[in-house]
Amino acid sequence: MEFQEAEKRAAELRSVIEKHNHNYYDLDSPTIEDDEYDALMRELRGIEQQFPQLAFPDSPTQRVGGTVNSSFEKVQHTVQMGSLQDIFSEEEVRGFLAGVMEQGADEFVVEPKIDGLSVSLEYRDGVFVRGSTRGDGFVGEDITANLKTIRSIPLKLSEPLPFIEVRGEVYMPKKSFAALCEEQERNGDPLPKNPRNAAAGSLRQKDSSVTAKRRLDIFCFNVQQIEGRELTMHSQSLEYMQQLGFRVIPDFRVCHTPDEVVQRIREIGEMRRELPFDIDGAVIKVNSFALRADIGATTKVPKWASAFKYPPEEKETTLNEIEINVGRTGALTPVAIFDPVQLAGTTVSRAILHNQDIISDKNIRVGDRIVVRKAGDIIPEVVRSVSHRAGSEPYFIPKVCPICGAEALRDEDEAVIRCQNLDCPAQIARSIEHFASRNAMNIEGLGEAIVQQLLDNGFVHNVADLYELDVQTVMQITGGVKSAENLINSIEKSKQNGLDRLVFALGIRGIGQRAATLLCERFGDMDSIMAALPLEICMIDGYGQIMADSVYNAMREPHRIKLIERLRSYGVNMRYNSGRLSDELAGKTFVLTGTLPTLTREQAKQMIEQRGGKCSGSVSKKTTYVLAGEEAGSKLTKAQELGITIISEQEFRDMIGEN
Ligand code: 0OX
Repeated sequence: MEFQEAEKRAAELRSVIEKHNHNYYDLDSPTIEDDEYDALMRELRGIEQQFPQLAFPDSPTQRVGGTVNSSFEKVQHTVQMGSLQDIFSEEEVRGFLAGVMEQGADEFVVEPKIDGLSVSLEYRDGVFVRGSTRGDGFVGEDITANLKTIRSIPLKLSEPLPFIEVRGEVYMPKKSFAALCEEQERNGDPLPKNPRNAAAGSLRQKDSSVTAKRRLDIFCFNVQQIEGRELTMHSQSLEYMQQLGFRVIPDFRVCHTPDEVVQRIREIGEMRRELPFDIDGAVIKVNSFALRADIGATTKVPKWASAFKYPPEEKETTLNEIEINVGRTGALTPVAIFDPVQLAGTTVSRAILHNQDIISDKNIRVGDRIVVRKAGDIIPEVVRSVSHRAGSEPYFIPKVCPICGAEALRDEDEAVIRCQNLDCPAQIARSIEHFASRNAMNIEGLGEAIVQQLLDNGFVHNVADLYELDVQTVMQITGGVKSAENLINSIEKSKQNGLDRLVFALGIRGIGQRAATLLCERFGDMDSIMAALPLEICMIDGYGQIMADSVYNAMREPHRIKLIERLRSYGVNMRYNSGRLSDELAGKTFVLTGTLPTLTREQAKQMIEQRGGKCSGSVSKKTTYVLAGEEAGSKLTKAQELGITIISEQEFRDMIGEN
């Protein structure tokens, strides 16, 4: 391609991709399938590789991550990033307002207070040049590469303003947090404590491709500095930021009286549980910049703003026991078992205590009265110990595995303690359960109880042994011929799975479903994956050094090599895509919604993919069919609006000639 042509095409691609980013991230309404989006990105990246002078810092390709930082540079904040004075009652709100009204304030802005991490974003001539953490308010750290992976942070503003620095809060949406918890659990990795913690960890990643996967987001709420434009009021600056392309704090309201402010704080409090992100309060700010300057600040906080903190829903209960769970990777996880309490709509009686540091810092002991709550409205957590039982002792996670008695050691760089015995029955049980699970080899009927009985009876010792089972043996556990036959059939059927399922099922640390698929797409068969070098694996979009090393090292472990060879000898599929039965659904994109009468979503997805079709999570103009069951929600409505053909499970079965 000639340079001129490349320049034109790159500009086109950038603009189309940014539009799709906006549709996806800001409007929550994608109009393109993931693979088409990936193709656009690939094309742009190709052009930029060929003509590096076209790889502008505001190109969407700069967002994908892959920058590995050994340490973060310090950033001196020109304008202090102060924190907020916390207040806890309506009386204190009225007190704060009376104080600032005495100095002339008559207009206030009330905003939700996002529970995340404050960052500064700097733009020169309209281009994002630097992003940093708040740090201590005076000096933060340069996390530009990581911030660029957040798609709602504009890389280029709608106006080439000489300079602007804005402040915003980076947070992890509840949905991303739930997905991260699910993935960590599946991968046998420790669960994050809460969305704020997870966001903080994600922003401090040395490898920005890890940040990219965490699906963080941002709300901007303050202009720290600006050149080339005069702003006089906070509400005006919020509107202007929006116009420039920033994602601005939602639900802010201009109020004129203390009653209005208090009312708005109550309203935000009421909508709190429904919001898709965590908020921990409401911020009240004087609107006029001139007055803000008059009112001034202390060394730590501005005197023209205050943060009202909502009380979290907390319950007191008794901690009866600390149970130690042993995961697939040998991680010992302490779990608090307490008298059941109602929290955010469900009964809870267990909470993960994460690690020794947390237990020691909170001085949690068996028998304590404890306070519990739900982090991010999802994960139960022990907030603090209220009192100890007489004669109780500090708790220490055992230095030996409670299941096999082998030594348990703290991992380097991690707070996790792991059982070091590869033959630990708990690790084996968890890894067989993972191998058989729905998203892995999908062996129906091989749940926790059956796995345990197979192990207890010595019928299996690892996942390869599953393929040597026969009906007579399984019958000794299930009792009936029929159920034994069903299980053997499911095991047999799993041999035909796509390689991506097998790679995920192997339980390589840090390699979830998506990473497994990417690996298969790149290498095509098991032998090539086993032979791949870290450098080659690292080239995969979405992979960083840590993941690449993890695959490489896993494929050099003698027990894993032996396992793979045994699986191969039983006829387990070792090629990607050979699970394909036909091409009859090629080019067709399905969206699944609601509960289908007989098929699980995973089964329907597999049936579609085995016939060359694709499944997508959201309805767009590109959707061919929406396969809908009972209680289908917004996807069905959207399909109706767009005139997309909606089919039932029966119609789907007719379509593929399977009944
Ligand atoms: C938030 C939030 C934090 C800027 C000027 C004084 C404090 N977490 O949502 N901080 C501020 O304001 C800063 N506003 C917010 N909405």
